[in-house]
Amino acid sequence: MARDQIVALAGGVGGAKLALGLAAILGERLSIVVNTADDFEHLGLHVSPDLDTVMYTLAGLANPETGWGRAGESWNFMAALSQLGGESWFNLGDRDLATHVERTRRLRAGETLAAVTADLCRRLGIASQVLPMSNDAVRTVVATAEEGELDFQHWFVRRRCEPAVTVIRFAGIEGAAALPEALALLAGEAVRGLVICPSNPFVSVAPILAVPGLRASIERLRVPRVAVTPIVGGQAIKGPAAKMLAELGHPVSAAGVAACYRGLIDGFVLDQADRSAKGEIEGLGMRVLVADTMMRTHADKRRLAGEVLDFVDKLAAAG
Ligand code: FO1
Repeated sequence: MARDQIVALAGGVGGAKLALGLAAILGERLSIVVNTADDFEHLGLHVSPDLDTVMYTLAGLANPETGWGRAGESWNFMAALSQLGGESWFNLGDRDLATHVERTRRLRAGETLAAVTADLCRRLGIASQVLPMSNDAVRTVVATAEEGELDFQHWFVRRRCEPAVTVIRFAGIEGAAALPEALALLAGEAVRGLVICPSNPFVSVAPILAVPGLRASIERLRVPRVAVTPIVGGQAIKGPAAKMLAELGHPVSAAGVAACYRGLIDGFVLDQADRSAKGEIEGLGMRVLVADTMMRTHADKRRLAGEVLDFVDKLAAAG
């Protein structure tokens, strides 16, 4: 069997951007394992923000301004809900709402999250496999100094990531089963390499790695595993990664992220602005590729994805 499958781990907007670049090159030779610990029940609906961000991005339907939700969105539902005094802190656009309504209906009818996701992706013309990290409910809970424990979306959206984070836990993780498809892929002979997308290491990648069996399967891989930095020049490209690094006592740098993946990855993709950190990261026992990691245009995403794949192949050739 040809070793032609790339497995990517992703969550959030940055992760989806690289996933799109990889998908443009690889098509069905790409499987993306997506964080579902940001999922929550809202207004009676099952909302899966990271799955939807990846799905809309790969389908060319994502809102280019926010990175989440759909392009060309209208907000009649939210306006009507607010007028009636309903909960309006989490913005569900009219088109996006259809996804949550249909997903919720099918989950209640007994389908798995993986089956619903696969079908929605097929209907939207996505060739790559989009795999939730688990079919079971795992929920990120953020412990904060000021306000105690907050459910992830309450901390992220409602409280705008403001309360300082002390601890993060993934409720339900012990009982969650990894997707059999993901475990079989990782245990088989088809995988060419693994790519950790430029996603938040604490709330996007850590939950995936914490699903029982997933981290161990990745550790057992005998093909290159690389991560792409979500931090450039000491700042997160998007989201609270830099704030979380600081509050959780890590260096606020690409090296701080690389250290989170020590022992798990063979290569780290560092932005050219941080090239001076190359030696420090190599000291963590990983090879380093310096690249332009900013993904503004579609061409940027494809170019970076191509460089990441070349890096994977170079590491494989070096043994
Ligand atoms: N993020 C926000 O900052 N504000 C919102 O109102 C919001 C709504 C929303 C609706 C659907 C969806 O799929 C994502 C949405 N997001 C929103 C983004 C989401 O909170 C984050 O992308 C992640 O959970 C963090 O990766």
